[in-house]
Amino acid sequence: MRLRRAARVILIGAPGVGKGTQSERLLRRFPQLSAISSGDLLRHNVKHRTPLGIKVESTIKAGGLVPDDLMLRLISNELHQRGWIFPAHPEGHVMTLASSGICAAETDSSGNGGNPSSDVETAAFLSSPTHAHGINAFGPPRVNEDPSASFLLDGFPRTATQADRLDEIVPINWAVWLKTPLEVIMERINGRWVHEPSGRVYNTTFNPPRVPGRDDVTGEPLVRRADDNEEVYRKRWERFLETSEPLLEHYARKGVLWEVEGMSSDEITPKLMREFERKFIE
Ligand code: G5P
Ligand code: MG
Repeated sequence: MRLRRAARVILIGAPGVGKGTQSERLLRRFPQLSAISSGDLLRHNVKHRTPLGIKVESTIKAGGLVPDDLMLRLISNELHQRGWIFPAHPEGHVMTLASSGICAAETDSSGNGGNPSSDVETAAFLSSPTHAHGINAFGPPRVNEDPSASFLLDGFPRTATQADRLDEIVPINWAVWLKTPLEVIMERINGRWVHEPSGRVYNTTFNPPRVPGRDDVTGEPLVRRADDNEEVYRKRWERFLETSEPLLEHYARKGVLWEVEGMSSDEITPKLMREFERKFIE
């Protein structure tokens, strides 16, 4: 189904609520849509031992939040690299975290965690005080309004500060709040398995892989996430409770917040699809 206008969508919701699941389903139905999962991006960096990954590993494992500045740089760089926003000035310099170091969709065939020059670039990026907003030196970038530049952000922004700063880079036109009771979500976390290179998510009961322990598409092994245990999950939940209210208020004030509730992803999906179509297709 083709989009009539550019969709710039964010998914907000508690850990395990089904952001990744809904994101996969939307992408399957609307091929013009692409997605960035901030968690997948971070885990990719951790796996490949990039300077960023080394810096954030302990925070993620403990269920904490990565600092706003770092997240802003990571995401704005990704938006530029994918062509979803342009520099304001054609010669505007955009600080890059080389894609071999951060792009979740890419796998590192060399097996050595990316090329050395990208690591140097990444280190410079992390220590640069002058690009704290992740915006190029010539002012805010221009937004690409073509429907093919439609995107979905899963897990970013997660604080009001991140939302404020994202507004300076690109205006979000739909913020979806996914709601499912905590008791229901808790059960899911223990059964989650992921295919790390692609971010595909499985669950031993809800959507098991065709072959146990193997990704349906590539046949590669599935792994558990380092932060998927009950103790860390509770910390992640607490962080969500602390940060979500101001974040939701931010988008409610802008008139783009839409909430959808359900006991399962299957209950939420049809409502989400219907509203997405109403906003971006009809
Ligand atoms: P992430 O990676 O963004 P979370 O904690 O926000 O992590 P998570 O755990 O990835 O969110 P999800 O994507 O909302 O959850 O849920 P999912 O993966 O689709 O579903 C969870 C499981 O339930 C899966 O196994 C799925 O198959 C199953 N499932 C789905 N629907 C159903 C259902 O209806 N029934 C059943 N039975 N099962 C179902 O962030 C990770 C960390 O990165 C850092 C933080 O440290 C964070 O903790 N981080 C950031 N830090 C600062 N700012 C940011 N913006 C950050 N973004 C990430
Ligand atoms: Mg997820």
